[in-house]
Amino acid sequence: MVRTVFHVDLDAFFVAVERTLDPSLNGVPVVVGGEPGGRGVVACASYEARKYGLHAGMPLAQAYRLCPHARYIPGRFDHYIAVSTRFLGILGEYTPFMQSMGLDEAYLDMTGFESLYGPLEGIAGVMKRRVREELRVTASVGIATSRVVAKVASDACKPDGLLRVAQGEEAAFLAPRPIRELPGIGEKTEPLLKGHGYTTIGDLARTPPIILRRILGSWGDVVWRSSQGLDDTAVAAAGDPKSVSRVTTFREDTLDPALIRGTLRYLGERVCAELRSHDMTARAAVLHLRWHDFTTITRHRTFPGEVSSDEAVYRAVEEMLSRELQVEAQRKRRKVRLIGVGVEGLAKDNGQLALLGDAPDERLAKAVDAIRGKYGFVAVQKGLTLHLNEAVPEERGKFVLRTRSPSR
Ligand code: TTP
Ligand code: MG
Repeated sequence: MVRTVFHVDLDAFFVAVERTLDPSLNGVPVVVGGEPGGRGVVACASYEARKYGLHAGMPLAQAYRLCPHARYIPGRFDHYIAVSTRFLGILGEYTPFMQSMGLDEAYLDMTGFESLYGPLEGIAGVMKRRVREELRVTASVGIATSRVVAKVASDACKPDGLLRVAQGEEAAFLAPRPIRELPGIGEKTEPLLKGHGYTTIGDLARTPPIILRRILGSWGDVVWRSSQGLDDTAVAAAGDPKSVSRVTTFREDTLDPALIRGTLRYLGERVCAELRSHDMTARAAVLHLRWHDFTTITRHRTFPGEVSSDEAVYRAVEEMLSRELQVEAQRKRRKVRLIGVGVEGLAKDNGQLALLGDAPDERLAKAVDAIRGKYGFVAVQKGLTLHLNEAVPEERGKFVLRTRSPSR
């Protein structure tokens, strides 16, 4: 089904709020972030200040050199939060399918809402007008068939813009734009890709995905799909977690590979069961490891697609664990005090997993979840966690681990 996704983002948000509080800031360069020449960085530069090259993240001292006549303001976070709450409240009146991405931006899934509102540009205009009249700040709205294209569209029409990219026009819309405008290409990835000769999003779209995978690892597949305007990430609903993790401390610090891997497997299964209970998938797996001297490390691995199966998550964290244990074996041979498994980059499962070849795993996992729901978590066990039966006490159908971490 063709989706309609809005990306709504306020323009120069912190500055816009400051201007509602002090109209003398209108029309002049304004920087929110601290005293001029202070040690902080620019949080928000007004569009007038951006003409001088100022941008978020730039050290204030440098901003001051480039634009000494700007008004510098420390910022008042409580006001920004109050405006943000009202902003998200307005958007939420038009759809229950809303995912806020911070204080001043949100994705809305408006698929099929024409029957309620008529042409969707119209309702986007209503949202913009209400934000302007009730909050006295301006918003830009991108409308497209996916999140990634809606986001690029809202950025492209800033400030105070409204841009719809029609179905079928996505790749052509993206092609001439600089790679930096593609979500997922940030400060580190941009120079890396430029070094390989990529300048526009179209350059990426024309490349065989295997080449991007060589440069960016599994993230390359995501970037390649985005560059075509392909993105089936769903708009997650309020209440869905942003990440899920489980960690545990061993009763005694250990180097027993079967115990460590069995525990890792068990934690991963718990994490994935929770992920699936929200009908969500993950883009990345996380390994947490603490040695007996309390040194703690965290390792991330991005998947080529979206996964929710025990197997995929275990394979990723096990590989990361093996590498760490190998390195450690040649160094201090410290014992393991704590391990943990997490998943990040969560999105709503929209039944597209078959495309990634992960489907049988996912179906099996759902069947296992159903049995466990009835008979308890340990009613179904795989080889690796059987080892835990002797090592860890079981209580009410779950292994009792010494520490549990909440999700999020
Ligand atoms: P953005 O939406 O990224 O930026 P913006 O609203 O200032 O400008 P634009 O018109 O391009 O959307 O971020 C929203 C707010 O988040 C911004 O006003 C200040 C804050 N912020 C920081 O504190 N640090 C940062 O590095 C960035 C990017 C934003
Ligand atoms: Mg903004």
